[in-house]
Amino acid sequence: MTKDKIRTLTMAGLDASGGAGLIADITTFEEFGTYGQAVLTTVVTMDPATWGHRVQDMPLELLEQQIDTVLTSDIPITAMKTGMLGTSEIVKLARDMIDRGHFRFTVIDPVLVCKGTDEVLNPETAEALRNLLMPVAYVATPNLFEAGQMAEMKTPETAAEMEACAKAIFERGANYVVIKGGRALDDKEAIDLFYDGQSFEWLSLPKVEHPATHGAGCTFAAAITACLAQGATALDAVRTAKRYVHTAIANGFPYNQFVSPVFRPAYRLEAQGNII
Ligand code: PXL
Repeated sequence: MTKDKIRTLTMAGLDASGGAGLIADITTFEEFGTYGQAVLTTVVTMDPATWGHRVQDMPLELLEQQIDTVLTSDIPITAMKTGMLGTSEIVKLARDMIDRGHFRFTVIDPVLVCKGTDEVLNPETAEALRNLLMPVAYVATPNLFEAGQMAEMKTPETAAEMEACAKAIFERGANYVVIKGGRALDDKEAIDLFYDGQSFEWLSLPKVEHPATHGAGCTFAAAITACLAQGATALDAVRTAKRYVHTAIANGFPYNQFVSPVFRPAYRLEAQGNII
């Protein structure tokens, strides 16, 4: 009982409102029964009047100390994910950690923008993510905008353009690519594209009315990470993660006038017959 724990790790930012980022990752890791850990890259706070985001990065030395700490254990980390990395220097540190850590599964969520804001992280960060992390991704989980950036193509708007981006990202070295089409592609369905280098799989679930989607992307990638850590295939991990996020969105709530986060315990509570 002491050594059979499965460890999962995120390298991500803290969303001070709790909906996305590191808190989303850790709570998801633990909902799936793994031991969740985090390396904190950056702190995102929100202006109370406008909800404008302020991003403040951790000093690199403090990041290195966190990495040394999480890599010092007798129990290996089976799967890790990356979230908001902030700068190209932090992306380089993530790559160093992946090279040192020998994780079995690496899920790269190439976060470039926060939902509901148009504050895109700088172009050098996108370039570093494309060149340093796409080649070591077991699964890459871009949204439409990020898929365009990772593929060096325009933001996809059609199924054919999504397929072209998925191919380009696969060619950069990702073993599997999931492009989160979300609500943009269809009136009734939330549609994602899965690509394994050979064939395309379209995954679709009905859209939720009045959706609370803040944190959905982070939660999705974290659920994939935890499922991989527990032995699921990439496609099964993605399918389970999609159902998990769908339930979290359907049970999300208006937190304030600016943001409505997903509710991550919903899947478990529903399975227990406890959802209200
Ligand atoms: O949803 C993207 C995201 C990721 N990570 C952090 C965030 C956000 C959006 O707010 O704050 C830390």
